[in-house]
Amino acid sequence: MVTWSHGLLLRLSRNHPFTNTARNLGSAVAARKRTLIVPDKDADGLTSGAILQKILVLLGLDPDLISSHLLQKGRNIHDESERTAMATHEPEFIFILDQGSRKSAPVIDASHRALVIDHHWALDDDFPAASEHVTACNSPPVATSSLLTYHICSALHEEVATTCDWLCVMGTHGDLGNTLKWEPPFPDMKATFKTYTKKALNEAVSLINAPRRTAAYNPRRPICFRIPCC
Ligand SMILES: [Mn+2]
Repeated sequence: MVTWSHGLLLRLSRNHPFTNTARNLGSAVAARKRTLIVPDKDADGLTSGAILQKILVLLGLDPDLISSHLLQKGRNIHDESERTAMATHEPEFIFILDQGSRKSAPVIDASHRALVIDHHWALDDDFPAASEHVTACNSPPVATSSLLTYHICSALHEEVATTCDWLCVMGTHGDLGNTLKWEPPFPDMKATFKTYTKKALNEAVSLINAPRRTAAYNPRRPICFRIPCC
């Protein structure tokens, strides 16, 4: 397990413990195999998924090899029906984002590599067997999953910082609130707010999270709008 800390992120490099995470992403690209992204359905989870999809494509993975899976209402990744649903994608690489976690069997029965990126409270072994995991839960102020994903992916390709900054802000505001001061140890997002405006970004967060509050509860609509692969 890699425990995220703001200080560690500042030293992110090829020799950093995140190397394993980077290697996992790089392996998914190099292997040219089916890759499954399983994000939580709120703004933090969905933007984490969008950032992760972006880095995979930037690194050269064919978008046709990337699919996403959204859990049914009230289910978690450990439910048998969800394990079956994930397995039908026949993924060799699985990225579990912002889902919370507990000790469990491997994500699916078939051979695969899984990476969990999360910030919900968890003990060292609260993760699926054979998965790698990055968590922010031990390092207050706790970073969101989208911020973690953004940091990890920014180190892998320069375009992430310029094309996914707004996703990082949306996901982080979704979890931490839109009054968050983007002061150290959080990254400087002044340019992002200047480009997109805080108002537009916060409205987008409300729209992304809105389906969760309806009786129909159909978050697939916004994610399909944002992530063409699903
Ligand atoms: Mn979150």
